[in-house]
Amino acid sequence: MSGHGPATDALPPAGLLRGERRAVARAISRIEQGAPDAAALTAALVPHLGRAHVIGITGAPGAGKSTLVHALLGELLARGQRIGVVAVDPSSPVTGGAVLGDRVRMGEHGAHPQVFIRSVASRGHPGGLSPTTRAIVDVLDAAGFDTVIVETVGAGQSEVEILRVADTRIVVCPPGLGDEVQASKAGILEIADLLVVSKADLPGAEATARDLREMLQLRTKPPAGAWKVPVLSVSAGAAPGRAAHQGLAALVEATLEHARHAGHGRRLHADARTAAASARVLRLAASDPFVAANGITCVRGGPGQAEVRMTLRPDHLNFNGTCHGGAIFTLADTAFGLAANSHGAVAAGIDAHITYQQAVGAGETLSAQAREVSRSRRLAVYRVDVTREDGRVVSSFTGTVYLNGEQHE
Ligand SMILES: Nc1nc2c(ncn2[C@@H]2O[C@H](COP(=O)(O)OP(=O)(O)OP(=O)(O)O)[C@@H](O)[C@H]2O)c(=O)[nH]1
Ligand SMILES: [Mg+2]
Repeated sequence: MSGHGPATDALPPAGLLRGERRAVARAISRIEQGAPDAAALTAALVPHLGRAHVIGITGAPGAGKSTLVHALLGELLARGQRIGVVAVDPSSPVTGGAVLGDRVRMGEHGAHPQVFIRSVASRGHPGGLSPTTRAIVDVLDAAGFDTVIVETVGAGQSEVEILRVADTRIVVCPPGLGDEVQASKAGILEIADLLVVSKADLPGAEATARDLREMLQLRTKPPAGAWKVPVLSVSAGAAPGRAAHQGLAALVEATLEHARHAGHGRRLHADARTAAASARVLRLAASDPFVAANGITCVRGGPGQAEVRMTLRPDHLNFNGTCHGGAIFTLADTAFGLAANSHGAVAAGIDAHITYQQAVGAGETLSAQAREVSRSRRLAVYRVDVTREDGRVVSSFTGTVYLNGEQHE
């Protein structure tokens, strides 16, 4: 240990870059434990990223994701690949319970020397990816794994997050979904590069595949040359006596074809997009005379996001001596406008609605946090929470913008 100076700490361990299991496991543990040098380690990985094909697999609980991962492992191993698997909150592992090690978890392939499996808890991020998931994917990428598979239970936020991490996003739909699930499929369609109907040996699988194909046809026609989302039916039942595997080779082909189409390292481009959006939000805020006149400052921006603050002055008060509703609206509307324009496309507000929950007085600092709720080609919807310093919500705002297709720069 004594030989490790600050200079060597900035380099990833050589064993990790050679793909040595112990080094990989140690790096992941340091990241998971939030060790003091974890941030330096992830930063040092950056020059070694972008080679692996990252596949994200999401879908409802019990949809058959882990079974599919196991089957994919078999197919990819047969092609001579080294594969890393990150299972976020695995609630129903294919083999064995949570007490068993990660390698045992994925059945026979889990123990294969070319396979590295890690389970992570999503740790207080309900339905979301563990904040360390991205860093673990980076470790596996830097360690030279050809494919990194991330399995996560689809529930709102995680689907959005998997969009940022994965190059190829596979949404698994088991057969026989009821009407209420139909509605949520619309969101699923937006993020899927491949739609997989799992458990194709069960009744109803064909109907589900037909449903999904119909829903895809209802979407706005993708532009020429855009990726066409295929619907694939797969039976991957791992248990002995189950119907033989079916549709797996076609799934692997479609996955590789998508990788050729979309490339690897999408999450790295997403980083660049995030940085550009953040800079744009700060720039737009700084060039807005109305924002300056009201003493509003922008503290943070990102794709579809903005946070602004305002310390209430005496001239923000109304005749009751509390903050004027118009001042709160101004603050919320500023966050709304910045978030809506963060992508670089000109967004014009066409509707806004606000509720007031609490009175506030001069001297208090209010914060407004805007986030994108939905976005299509022409319309986007934002939600803004206005809070006091203690975090209590003062006001809730929703707004819709029209996108005319023009760009800011
Ligand atoms: N008949 C049939 N059953 C399957 C198939 N694939 C998975 N199953 C069963 O479906 C159940 C759930 O499978 P998993 O692979 O654990 O599903 P999951 O989506 O990973 O589940 P969670 O991680 O808990 O969200 C298990 O009982 C599997 O045996 C299949 O192709 N056919
Ligand atoms: Mg699972």
